[in-house]
Amino acid sequence: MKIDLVTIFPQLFLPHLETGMWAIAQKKGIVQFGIYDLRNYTENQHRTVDDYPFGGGPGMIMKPGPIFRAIEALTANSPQPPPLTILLSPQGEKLNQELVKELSELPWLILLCGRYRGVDQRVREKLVQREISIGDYVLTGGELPAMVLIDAVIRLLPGVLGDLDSAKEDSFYEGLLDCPHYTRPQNFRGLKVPPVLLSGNHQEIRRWRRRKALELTLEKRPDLLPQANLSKEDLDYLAQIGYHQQPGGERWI
Ligand code: 9WO
Repeated sequence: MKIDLVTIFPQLFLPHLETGMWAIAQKKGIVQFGIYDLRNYTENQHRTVDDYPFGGGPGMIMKPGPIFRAIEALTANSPQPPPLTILLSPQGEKLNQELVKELSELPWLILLCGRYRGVDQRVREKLVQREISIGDYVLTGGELPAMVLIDAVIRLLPGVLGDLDSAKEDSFYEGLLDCPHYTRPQNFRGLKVPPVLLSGNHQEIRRWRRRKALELTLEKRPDLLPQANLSKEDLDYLAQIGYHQQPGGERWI
């Protein structure tokens, strides 16, 4: 997968590119990053990327010119299928694991990071295919959300997680919260590990983990349950602990 970033702060991405899973994925050739400094696509001596809003009001707007030139330059005579250009903004559709999965299956993403009060509307209309939000809060720019999106996407790329199964076992796989985890020591300051995990009985362990995931999800995020991938046994257990299927639950298995 190719991931191109268009930003006025390319240096923000560098530590991540050189660290951990991002660096490994790059080294293995699973992901190729391109970082494009928007100021290289300006046309005046001051390398201006922003200007006053027509109609007045607070804040500056990102000029369309540099953004159009940057994206045109990076898509010019490319043999690949066209990229999906994403604008990170609080106005976008909310990022969730389902959308992350969908994006992880594309060959080429362009992430456009706004600053100031946002981009000229014509950028949205002509260059951007999807506008994505990582949550309902305002930051100072789209770079941190772009990093969140990249981080979520690259861990799903085949070959990035050493243990092939770990993405399937993680929280949100099948739409439930993750079960509790323990490591050594067995007794930490008198706090003991649940005996079932030490039993060696893998069927019992699987069942305990599933039940804990169901309990946690019911307690903390019951809104996830109607969309979760649940078996008859899951439903029976949920019923025992006080959950009853909502109307419209035909999607349950
Ligand atoms: C700036 C500003 C200045 C004066 C008055 C009002 C103002 N609103 C903003 C503003 O919303 N700035 C945004 C900063 C413009 C787009 C890039 N920025 C951004 C992206 N902040 N938060 C995000 C973001 C992106 C994805 N998910 C969550 C938040």
